[in-house]
Amino acid sequence: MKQKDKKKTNRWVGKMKNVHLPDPEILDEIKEQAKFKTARISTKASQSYKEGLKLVQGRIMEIKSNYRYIVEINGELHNAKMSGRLKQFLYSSHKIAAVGDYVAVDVAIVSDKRIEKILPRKNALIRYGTGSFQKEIILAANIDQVIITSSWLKPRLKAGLIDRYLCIVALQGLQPIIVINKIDLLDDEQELESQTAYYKAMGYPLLYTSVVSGTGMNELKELLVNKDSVFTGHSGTGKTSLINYLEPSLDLPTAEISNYNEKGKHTTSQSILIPWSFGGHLLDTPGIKTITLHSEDKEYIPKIFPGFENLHNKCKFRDCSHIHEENCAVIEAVESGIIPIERYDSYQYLYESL
Ligand SMILES: Nc1nc2c(ncn2[C@@H]2O[C@H](COP(=O)(O)OP(=O)(O)O)[C@@H](O)[C@H]2O)c(=O)[nH]1
Ligand SMILES: [Mg+2]
Ligand SMILES: [Zn+2]
Repeated sequence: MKQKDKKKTNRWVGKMKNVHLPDPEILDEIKEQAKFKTARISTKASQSYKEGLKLVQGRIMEIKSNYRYIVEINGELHNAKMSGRLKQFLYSSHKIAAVGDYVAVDVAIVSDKRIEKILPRKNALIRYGTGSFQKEIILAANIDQVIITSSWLKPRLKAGLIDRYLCIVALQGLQPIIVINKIDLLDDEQELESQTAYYKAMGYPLLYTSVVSGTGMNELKELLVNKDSVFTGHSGTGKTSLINYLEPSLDLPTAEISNYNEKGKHTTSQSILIPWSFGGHLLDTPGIKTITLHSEDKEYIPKIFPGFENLHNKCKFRDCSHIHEENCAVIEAVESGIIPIERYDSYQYLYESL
């Protein structure tokens, strides 16, 4: 009896975990008939179900409301609706479209573009809901890289934070680029060198930038061209300033104004992909602030912490935490000076905080 109940609950948890319903109204629309309808429709899904389609590839830039999207087709933005057939098919398979998804759009009727198919995702930027289900919320799909933005001063660079962001980016399966901004405020070159040498040695792309002097801005731009990037990092490090420097027409509000906004209204609550004039896109997503490390991530940290990727499999124990175990390759690397003690301390701090 008890067993049976438990099974039932677990099944629901599994389902809930993968659903992101952008609007609860969707449920009202289709909840009763969804199962019946999709059973019928999914068998048709692979067939040619409609005559006269003219399919072109597009990409979702923004989600406007229930199944209404802004789609980029050949560099131009268009309004598009989800086709009725796909709506129900997706509801049943839990694959609701996300910003960044590549789609097949029917453009046969000029005034009414319809998304007929969502193409497979390369990856997805995910955060977890705070509720007891911790459901997965897809912030965006098919993003290439994360610009981990820190500043030399105001606020002062903390390498421990870079470690933390590098772990998050690795867990999400994305490429990191480390940016140390406000380099015009550099007061101690040796200190900068000692704080960043490790990341350079580990092969991470690392740039020093300043929107005041222009240092590093061309190099940053080169790394962004034809890629889809998202900026993350503590507030005040200059993310908005960097973006405005690269794309002045965006004119996003920086520090002072956005603080004011936080008091009353916040304009964007959804992810948006903004095309760069030089190719590629900027992902603007308020959700990135809430991507953090969870206790469930703890087991992965010993394997993905910056610089440990090629060491952890040389430890005696496969699940070595690199803290108290014997014959630990990480501890040996610290003792021989390959890994600076500051990075190891940072690792220990991060690991034990989870
Ligand atoms: N000195 C200096 N100040 C900067 C630089 N970049 C941004 N700032 C300043 O830092 C503050 C925070 O910048 P903002 O772009 O709003 O940071 P965000 O919170 O990361 O988006 C603003 O007052 C900017 O003028 C820089 O390269 N050098
Ligand atoms: Mg900002
Ligand atoms: Zn170890």
